[in-house]
Amino acid sequence: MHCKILGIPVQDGAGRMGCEMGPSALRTAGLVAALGELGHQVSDLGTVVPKPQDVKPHDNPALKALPEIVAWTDAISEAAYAAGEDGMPIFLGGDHSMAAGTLAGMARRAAEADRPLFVLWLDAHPDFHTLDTTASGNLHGVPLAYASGQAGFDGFFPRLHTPIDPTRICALGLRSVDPAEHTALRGAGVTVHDMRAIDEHGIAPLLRAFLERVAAEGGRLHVSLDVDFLDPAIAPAVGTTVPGGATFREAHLAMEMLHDSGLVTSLDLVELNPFLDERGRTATLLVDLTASLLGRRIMDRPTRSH
Ligand code: 5AB
Ligand code: MN
Ligand code: MN
Ligand code: MN
Repeated sequence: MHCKILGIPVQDGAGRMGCEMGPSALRTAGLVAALGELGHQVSDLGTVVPKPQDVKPHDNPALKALPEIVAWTDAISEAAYAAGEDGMPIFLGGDHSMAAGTLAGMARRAAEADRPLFVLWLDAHPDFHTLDTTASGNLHGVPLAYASGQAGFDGFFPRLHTPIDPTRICALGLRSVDPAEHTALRGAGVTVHDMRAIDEHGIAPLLRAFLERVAAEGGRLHVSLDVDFLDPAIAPAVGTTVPGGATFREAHLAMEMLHDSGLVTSLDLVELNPFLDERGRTATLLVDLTASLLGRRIMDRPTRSH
């Protein structure tokens, strides 16, 4: 596998500063070496730079940093599209607003290859607000709604080449959903497995069912991993901690199953705020999870399991 690392130090979409240090912390925690040790070719493509542009004012007074995030989204979409030509792009965030661009770029790539793009959203939150429904105004809460073509972004965010079909999105690990997001997720037909579903069924059968669908439809799969998917006890370096997240083994099992599926074509590592970390442990955990997704294992296993 040719892994292409791209740093996206956006932090204006989050409520507090610090995510701009995320790409540096992931590099410092040894991401490139960890992937190299697994036998992958690794290229570090450097850092995305936002493309400032005129953005008209929006009438939601809560919105924060709209022109900045639009500038980032435009640049990230282009960079993701370019990186997605071959190999496996790994996007180092940066707050989750960056997924507006990574999803848009990867969806355009998949469409050109005549393949449907599926999305596995690993997060405590669905990030399914529109510019009109967000109450916090923090734009890391909107990328999934934007990329799946929900109304209200036209004339503000860059026009989407290919909106993602919301029925091809699976959100796993949710435990903080705002009322407007709940309504919109149901209306759009997103598959949602909240923490209760993980508690009741276990993460493996839920993920396996989704992977079987992706495989059956010949899809590509983008994985978006928000640090707050993980329990704050193992991953403290995030501004939006929510108790009751995925455990160390649940997260690793998900990554190991994703590897075995052979379906993953791109990855976001987002919301890492190194200012809030404890001696690099969250950054190190993210590197270890990425290594599991790319083939690190405890023991050999008999081929694919999905
Ligand atoms: B994250 C909240 N729904 O809109 C909002 O961390 C939280 O990228 C958004 O998942 C969390 O501000 C965004 C309350
Ligand atoms: Mn453009
Ligand atoms: Mn998120
Ligand atoms: Mn989140």
